Amino acid sequence: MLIKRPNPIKSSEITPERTFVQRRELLKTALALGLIPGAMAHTQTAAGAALPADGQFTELAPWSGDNATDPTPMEYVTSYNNYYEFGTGKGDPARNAHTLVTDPWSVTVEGEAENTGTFTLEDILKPHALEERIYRFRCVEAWSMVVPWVGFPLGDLLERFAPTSQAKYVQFFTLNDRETMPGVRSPVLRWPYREGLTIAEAMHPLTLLTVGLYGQVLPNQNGAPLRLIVPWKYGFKSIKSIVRIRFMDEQPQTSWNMANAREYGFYSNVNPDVSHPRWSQASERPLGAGLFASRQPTLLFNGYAEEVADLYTGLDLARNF
Ligand SMILES: Nc1nc2c(c(=O)[nH]1)N[C@H]1C(S)=C(S)[C@@H](COP(=O)(O)O)O[C@H]1N2
Ligand SMILES: [Mo]
Repeated sequence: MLIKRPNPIKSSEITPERTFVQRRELLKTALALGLIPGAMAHTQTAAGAALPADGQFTELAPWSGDNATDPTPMEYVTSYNNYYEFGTGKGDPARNAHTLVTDPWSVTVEGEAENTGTFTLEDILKPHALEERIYRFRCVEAWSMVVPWVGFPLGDLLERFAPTSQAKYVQFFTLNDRETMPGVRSPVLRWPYREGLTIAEAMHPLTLLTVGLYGQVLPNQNGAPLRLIVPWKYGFKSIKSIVRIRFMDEQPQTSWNMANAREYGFYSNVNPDVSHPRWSQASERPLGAGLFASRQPTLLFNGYAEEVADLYTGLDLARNF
């Protein structure tokens, strides 16, 4: 049974379906992505500049629980990451991911769809208008942040491939390149990193195919050039640097579930009532708030219950975690 919780966040501040469009920022992003001809020169300067070195993030201005609906300072979002292909330390991706080559980039589409094949990043992005959306983001490790992402609904892209009636799930794969990704030499996860959604989750308008943050091109450590953001699920569902999309009739394998099925289920919906076997999920530490700041209560479906609870009608969320 789904219990609807009061959401302490003013709906005007975190906006699921309502999108924030900040023209100037989006223009900057379009420029940086080279979507506007002749603007490629701006590409690499936008993102990744002046990141604090590992360990320095505690020196930045604290982010108090009272204004926790404001976006998390960008410096935290780009310097405290999980991207195991570049190391398992939170500072490793910002330090190491400069080796990732994001141009040229292509995405292969396969499985239960009419229009399969390999598409360039430009083919993928061209028909879509970019939007800015401020989403809460909750890692399974119980830290959280609020980020203005830039992208467009994944469903709008998936429809272009004309999935067949057999397409019940969608699986995604990250690049797996030993030359540029030092972390894939270690068997800490099954590579390539893979994730999956039901087709209904993938088509849900909140699911964002993301190319930027804070009006800038995604830094490599945040999953350039193309990643998912699935805001009602734990962060690991939001797969980075996508190179392959597969429509399937069976529930796809996911790297974290393969690594430890007891701890990481297929759904991984944010749920304060279902503990991780090794820690509670009832509260979270806003990134940037400092180690001793008060934690915040975690919300069912990360605060997006009104939008997504319907997807799980009749599903026992404790068993299907
Ligand atoms: N390919 C890939 N995608 C990934 C991960 C990863 O290790 N590899 N980590 C996941 C986890 S655990 C989290 S919390 C988010 C972190 O996203 P961020 O660094 O942009 O905050 O990315 C997710 N996507
Ligand atoms: Mo995570």
